[in-house]
Amino acid sequence: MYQPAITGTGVFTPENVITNDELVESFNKYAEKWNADHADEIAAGTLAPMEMSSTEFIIKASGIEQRYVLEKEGVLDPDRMYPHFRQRSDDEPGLMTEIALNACQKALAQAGIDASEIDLVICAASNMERAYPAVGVEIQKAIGAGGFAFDMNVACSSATFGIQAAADMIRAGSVKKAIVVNPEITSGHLEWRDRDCHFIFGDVCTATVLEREEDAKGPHFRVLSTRCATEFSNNIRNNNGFLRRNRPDGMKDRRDMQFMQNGRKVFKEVLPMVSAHIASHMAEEHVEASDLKRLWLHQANKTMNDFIGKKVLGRDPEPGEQPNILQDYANTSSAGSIIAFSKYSDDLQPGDKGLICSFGAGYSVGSVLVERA
Ligand code: CO8
Repeated sequence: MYQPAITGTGVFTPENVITNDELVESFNKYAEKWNADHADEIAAGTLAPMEMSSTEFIIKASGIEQRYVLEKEGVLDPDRMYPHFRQRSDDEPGLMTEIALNACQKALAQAGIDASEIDLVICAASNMERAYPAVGVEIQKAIGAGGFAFDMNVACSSATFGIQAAADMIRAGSVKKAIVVNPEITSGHLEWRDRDCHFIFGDVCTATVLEREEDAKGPHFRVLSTRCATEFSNNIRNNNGFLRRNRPDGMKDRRDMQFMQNGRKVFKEVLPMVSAHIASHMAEEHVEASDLKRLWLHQANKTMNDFIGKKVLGRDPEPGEQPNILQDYANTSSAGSIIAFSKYSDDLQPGDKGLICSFGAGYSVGSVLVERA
């Protein structure tokens, strides 16, 4: 058995920012136009008018101030409301691979290793650009890795589930060095025309290098243990899929072909699930709240994170103990907790322990207990 360790992380952040004000302005133009186009039905009472969005609501309900996106014009165009991505030929890298390459190169540089030493690539994300060949295998080729690669999807928990899979393989000896990469192009499957969710997501890519601890070249995080759990729920769902064209109205632009959620129910059901999951993981590992120097939580909602932090630590977290990045990045699905870990972990001292935790659709929750070395 080998001791797995996280030796490098990398974050690719797109160049384009959409502020709440920009987002709300474009949504409200879209809603006004929709109401004008449906004025007769609205006047007849057969259709409800579309309600406006507001920056104040977004800040209060979520804590999100802005988000990064790969393409901004299409998202903000009231006549379109989704990004423009150019058609790529089969001979050039896909968009997921392009952003993965950037994040992987940063993570490999931090680990101080060459991509050719990697013998496992896991592309772990909420959506895959195509059915096959696996995006992970394309990323393996693009970065110049050896070994093997595969894709996995556990929505917002993809990164922690991927880290568990990689850490277990390193522990067992079937791989030596792994990279878990999370290209999250949430802008492609968010319904920007729905005020209940149009503010929630942003695009990003994160990558995490894991190796045998004995091979680490510098400061690193020992992976002490991991825990994953799932419980079926329809409260976060997207019905797009490979059987789509076979169904009677399969190719129609239906609302359920994009991200759908019952946010209130998610809030109520996922919070106790996550709090209990972390508590039992810590109890099994004999880790007390006072042993944890940092929590790197999934980045969906500030109130949610404040609640979990308080529940886990038994008190309000001190500034810096539970860093949030959601105000800048919004919810980036599986990448959120890894962005927080990547940006806010360098200052930990040898022996300091921390916990990475993600949660979301499935429902799913994954936690990774680490120790600075
Ligand atoms: N502007 C103004 N008012 C609004 C807006 C808006 N933009 N949106 C909603 N309102 C209104 C509502 O209509 C409602 O009005 P009324 O009271 O008249 O019915 C009122 O404001 C309150 O609405 P809510 O009850 O919905 O507001 P909440 O306080 O619950 O906040 C949140 C909404 C922010 C969505 C909150 O419920 C939340 O964060 N829930 C948790 C969600 C969560 O964590 N989900 C995880 C999803 S991520 C995941 O699993 C990955 C999926 C795969 C990735 C997909 C990528 C696209």
